[in-house]
Amino acid sequence: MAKTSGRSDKASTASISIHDQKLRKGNGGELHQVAAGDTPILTTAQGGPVSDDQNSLRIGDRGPTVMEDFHFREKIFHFDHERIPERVVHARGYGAHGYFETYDSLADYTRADIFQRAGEKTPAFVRFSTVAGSKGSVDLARDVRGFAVKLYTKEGNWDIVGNNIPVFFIQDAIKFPDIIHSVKPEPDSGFPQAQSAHDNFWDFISLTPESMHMIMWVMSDRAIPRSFRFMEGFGVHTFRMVNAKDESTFVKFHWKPKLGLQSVVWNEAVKINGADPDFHRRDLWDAVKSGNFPEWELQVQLFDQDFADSFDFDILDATKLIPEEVLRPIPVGRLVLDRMPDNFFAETEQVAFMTQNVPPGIDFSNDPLLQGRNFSYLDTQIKRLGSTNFTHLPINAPKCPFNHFQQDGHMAMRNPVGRVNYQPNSWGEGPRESPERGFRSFADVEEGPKQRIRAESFADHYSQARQFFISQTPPEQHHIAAALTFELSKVKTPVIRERIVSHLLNIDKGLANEVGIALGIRAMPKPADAAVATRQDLDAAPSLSILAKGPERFEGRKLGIVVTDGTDAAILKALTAALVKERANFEIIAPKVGGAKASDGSLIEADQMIGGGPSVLYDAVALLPSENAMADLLKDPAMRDFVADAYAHCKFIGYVGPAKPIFEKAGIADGLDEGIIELSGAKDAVQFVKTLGSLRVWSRESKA
Ligand code: HDE
Repeated sequence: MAKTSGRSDKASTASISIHDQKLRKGNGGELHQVAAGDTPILTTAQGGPVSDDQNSLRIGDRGPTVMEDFHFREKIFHFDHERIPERVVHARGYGAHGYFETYDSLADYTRADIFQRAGEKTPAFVRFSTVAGSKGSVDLARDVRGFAVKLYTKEGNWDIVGNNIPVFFIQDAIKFPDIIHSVKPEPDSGFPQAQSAHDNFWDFISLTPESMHMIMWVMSDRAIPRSFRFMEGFGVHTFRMVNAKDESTFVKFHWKPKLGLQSVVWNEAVKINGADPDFHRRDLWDAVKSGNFPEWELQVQLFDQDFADSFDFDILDATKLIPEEVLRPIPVGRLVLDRMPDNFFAETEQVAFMTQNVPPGIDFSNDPLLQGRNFSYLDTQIKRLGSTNFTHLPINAPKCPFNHFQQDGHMAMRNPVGRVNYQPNSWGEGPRESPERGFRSFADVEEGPKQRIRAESFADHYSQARQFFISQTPPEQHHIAAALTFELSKVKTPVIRERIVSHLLNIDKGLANEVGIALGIRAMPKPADAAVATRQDLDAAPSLSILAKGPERFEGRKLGIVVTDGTDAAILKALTAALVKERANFEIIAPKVGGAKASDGSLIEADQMIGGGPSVLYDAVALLPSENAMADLLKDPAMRDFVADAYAHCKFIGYVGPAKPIFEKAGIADGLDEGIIELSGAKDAVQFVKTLGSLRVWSRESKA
């Protein structure tokens, strides 16, 4: 036994004597030290076997720890250095591995190898993120979501570092530090965390009219997605595809979720953040681990210079999009996520995305935001990962052969042998460039004075903001007004609130009035001065709405089922079978996590107890208590909130007869509507699951 002092805990695992050790051949052929049986012996990082990991080395029973304790020093030293700087933006993220599958050859447009052959599969890693919050912040912040895709192509890594919103706040990368400083916690107080609802952010926005289109998106339901699986992704900028004849076609990239789009409501988001701050990452983990692999289709909007010249807006302006109604996106492949990382740090944290990673056949446009990003992403990796050799990390290394003469540096792990480390050389060795296969930039002709200027063609900041707003369904429009009201209610400086309303007047008078009245602004301000006097009245584009293109199915969603002792086993069985058939999920919520006994005597295993499984964690709920259990249920405040919240968040509620008194308790007995559905027997379950495809009962929102 290891020696213990009278005041320390007894060591239990330090009893392996050095004499028990034997040496064993590991998988890699190297020698591993093993203790008795097959348990490997704990070693230091230098490989030295450790005798006692419970007690530091000290003089006597209660004396000082000695400097000589190299095991203690190494262990604490390494622990002290475990953290690397978090990303300056997009710090909180979650990733998964998968593959991209090409539908058909796109050789007419691009010579990129990934698009040459139908059915070609390319390994991929995707990281989703929020932007403003720190690494440890909550998943359901109102924020843009990052949607960064690394494709390990046969011609090197191609990173499409996109977002779930197709436009951005600013037009020129030089403004990026300002917008980000403004949204991050204020520098004197250090709060608020992961929130845009504060003076600095809205002050900057109120002084930056080019943000108005993006603000409409960020105040919409897009900024509180139900999960990563139900989000679109966008490359945002105009890129180029370049074919073998060096002809260029402009391209915009869109990822379309197979399960359709879905968001939560704000009151729900706030509660999810408390109930499960990891709601989005848990959802991705559960989906991939259970074999329900999330999938997106890659669609491209392809256009030529003539289209660009005739389009209402500048295709280099990242605050504008090309509506799908104007230019139809073409499906070109699909992305499937089928494997979670083995090690979060090694993969998700250390993955380094860079907009400048493009293969031959993909090229940049002159979008000033993209041009700036092409500097920033390399620069930031050095700071974050600490060495120019971050490409040596397995997650960042290309999966195709690579040969270059870059060498040495901190933590160099690929160290070529031999004499040749330059070219040309006389030794007839080493890689050489290939004019045919190598990356050739599109030979665009550029001329003009060197100047700091914003092109006139970037000047219309309101037309597309309005187009987005009028393209939303009434509930979505209401959510935008409510979000603006909430955010601005947290702004303490009245003039900032008024300035935002003055911008809203240039977008939609009804919206401006609704927000102005809700904020209690007594005299409406004048509309903000606009760089271009006339806003274009663009047609509504339903593709910009989430609800207008609802999936009408419950696949991939989750039902929360409340059971008690005595729950009708037949109804439960029919319900869960119908859900499985729909490829939907469910969780069982019981008064005790140990489960409940069904009417037929079988044990119903529980996933949550009522207090731990609030209804905000589910897309819809079913209440299947027995008569006998009702007295206790009615006394439980968590049960009351479960039902009241499900109702307020416009969710479908299925129930069996004995559950009825809960509606009284939750204060909704007078508001029962078509979304509150009685399950009288097993046969109702199938119909109920079909109905769940509508996802929410929006008509209830004004009442709730
Ligand atoms: Fe980023 N952005 N960004 N960004 N961005 C970073 O790079 C930057 C922008 C996006 O999961 C940083 O590795 C500038 C637009 C995603 O690892 C940094 C500008 C879009 C991620 C950086 C922008 C994005 C980042 C921080 C203004 C959507 C997370 C950590 C020109 C198209 C990637 C890092 C991941 C990350 C700079 C604007 C998406 C500092 C200068 C527009 C998804 O390099």
